[in-house]
Amino acid sequence: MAAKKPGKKRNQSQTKRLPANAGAASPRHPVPASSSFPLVGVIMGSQSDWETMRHADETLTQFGVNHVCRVISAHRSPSLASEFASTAEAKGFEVIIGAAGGAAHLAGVLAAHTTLPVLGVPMKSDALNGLDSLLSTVQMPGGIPVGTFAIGKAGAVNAALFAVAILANSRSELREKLHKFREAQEAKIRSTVL
Ligand code: RP5
Repeated sequence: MAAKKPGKKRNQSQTKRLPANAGAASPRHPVPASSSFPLVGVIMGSQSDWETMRHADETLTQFGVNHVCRVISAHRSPSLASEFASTAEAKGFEVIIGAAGGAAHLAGVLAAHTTLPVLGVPMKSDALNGLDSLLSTVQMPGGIPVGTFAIGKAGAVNAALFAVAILANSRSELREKLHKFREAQEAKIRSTVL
């Protein structure tokens, strides 16, 4: 039997070269955090979530990250939720924060329509203090991940900081700001006198 020629295996995905400007941002060509294009979408289920989610807005602003804040409900405006998430990547968004309370399906629904990282923030609810929001945000089925944060203000701040950390992977100026933020935080604790 004739021996098979050791032909070179070609993997299309390895050999195909994408143009340098493919996509809104790549690790080699990241859009600056302060560019006029929003990189983070802060989406909340209701206007009543703003009092909590303004802390995510303020944190992103503090780091100079361009972002948009919008009310989109997974239940009351389902087609808007799907439209936003399914077009977000093409529009240049790199991270989506989804905040909702009660039967909090927003982050999960957004994640179902995009492969961008989706960070979920459970809102404190009147009925169950946010435990309902937490469980309905965190208990996603395998295959559609949502990074879930703490209930309320801490979650809003941390989701924004996590978004900054994701963006900082390809933006040295943001990485530097994150280091300074941590240093300032520690210095404040060290200098606290009771
Ligand atoms: C959720 O229901 C919202 O995210 C909000 O946390 C909660 C209550 O909404 P409202 O009745 O105040 O509009 O969808």
